Amino acid sequence: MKKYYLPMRSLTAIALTTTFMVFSCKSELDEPLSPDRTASNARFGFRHEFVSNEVLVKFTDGTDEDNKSRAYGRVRGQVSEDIYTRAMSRAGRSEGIKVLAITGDVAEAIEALQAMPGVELAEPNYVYQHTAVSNDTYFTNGSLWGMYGASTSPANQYGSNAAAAWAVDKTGSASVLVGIVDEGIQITHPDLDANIWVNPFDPVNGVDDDGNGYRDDKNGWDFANNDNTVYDGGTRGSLDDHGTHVAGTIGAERNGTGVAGVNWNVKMISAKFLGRNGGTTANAIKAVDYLTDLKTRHGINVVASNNSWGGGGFSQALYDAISRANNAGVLFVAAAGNSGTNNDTSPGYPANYDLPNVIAVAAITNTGALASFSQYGLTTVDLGAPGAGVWSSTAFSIYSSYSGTSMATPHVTGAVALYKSVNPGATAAQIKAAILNSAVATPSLNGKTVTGGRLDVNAALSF
Ligand SMILES: [Ca+2]
Ligand SMILES: [Ca+2]
Ligand SMILES: [Ca+2]
Ligand SMILES: [Ca+2]
Repeated sequence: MKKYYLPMRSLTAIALTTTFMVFSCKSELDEPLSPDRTASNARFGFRHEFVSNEVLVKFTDGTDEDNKSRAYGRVRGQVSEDIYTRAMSRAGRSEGIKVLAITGDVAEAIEALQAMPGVELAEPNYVYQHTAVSNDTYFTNGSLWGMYGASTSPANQYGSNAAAAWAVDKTGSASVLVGIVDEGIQITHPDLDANIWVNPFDPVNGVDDDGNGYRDDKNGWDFANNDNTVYDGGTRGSLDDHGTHVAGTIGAERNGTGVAGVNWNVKMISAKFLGRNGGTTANAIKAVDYLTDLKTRHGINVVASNNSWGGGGFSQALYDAISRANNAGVLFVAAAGNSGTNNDTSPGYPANYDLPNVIAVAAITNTGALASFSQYGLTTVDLGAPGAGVWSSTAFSIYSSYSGTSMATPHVTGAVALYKSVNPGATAAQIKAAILNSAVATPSLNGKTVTGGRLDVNAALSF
């Protein structure tokens, strides 16, 4: 199984990542696919893992049913799911994304579909991965270097300098919302529970009160299992550690215990689409659109999504979803990937989607080096942030140290949220510009990132 740009990979756990499988995108089934149901097909240029018996197809708006039937018949495909999100509707599209169950070769089916009248796109249902493994099993008590700055105490000039912002009472706001597109979050974690979004528009009563298509989406939605429990826990170390870790870096509480996030106050929405065995394009689209729709439907202050995941190739359908987020003013902060390669020449998605709202993040170490695993790109990766030996909250109310661009990314997402708390009128473009323009020149990132620099949360706030 190829794992281009694993969202969070422990330096010592690379070999373990091959144990992951995938969930079906057919959310009504939720049965895990065995590894032999995923594939890659170099012959057609599909270097990435995808679901071997499915393709995604979208028809041009107005395509008649006869042409659709002919397209299905051409590949002996059956529609197993029709994804038509509120965000698509709001964007004026009448056709959604159909998941076609097929029996033949995916690449051949895509080629055949692309030649059929009315087909706007046909592409693989890619599988994205996380690798939720800590590089140590012990706890530590003061090594949160990613939050330090050159003149904070303790100090580390290569940290994000969030502590300097805290020192002048810039600690975030409960009126700023961030979406976490990832695994689930342990919403009861004692370092997170106060900063988990509770949906005021859909109380738990068995009814979809706000009509967004998700009944009782109290803290977000679990797109991997199609239910409202964003935390599934499982046995210790098996589920939701990665999402819980990301959440802690963005918004763990200042409460005298554990860790602190870039924001001591914020509200985090779980858009869970990574299950035990990864996630699919189909579910990633639903997760991204869910956040976009929440913002537009209710006018709530969703400023960014954190995307510490990757692995698929270019997907027009996912690109379109991120574009809808862009149109709604939601930044899309994405991990550059953990394969150590150059994204300019070997694209990593979703970080490489060329949209104004995307911020792609590389990982640096506590000595200012580009982390050995971090992907980079002079034109495609924006900046570096702390991503090696990062302590944060994990499931079962504990703390763990992880390494990866997955860990760097929430430092930047945290900066976005903190900026919005200080500058409530700022647009997405202004926030992105402030973070990029305030990046601190860093030799290891020179020629490797757009800014040539690393995140400085405190400097960004005054841009
Ligand atoms: Ca709802
Ligand atoms: Ca309800
Ligand atoms: Ca669940
Ligand atoms: Ca804490």
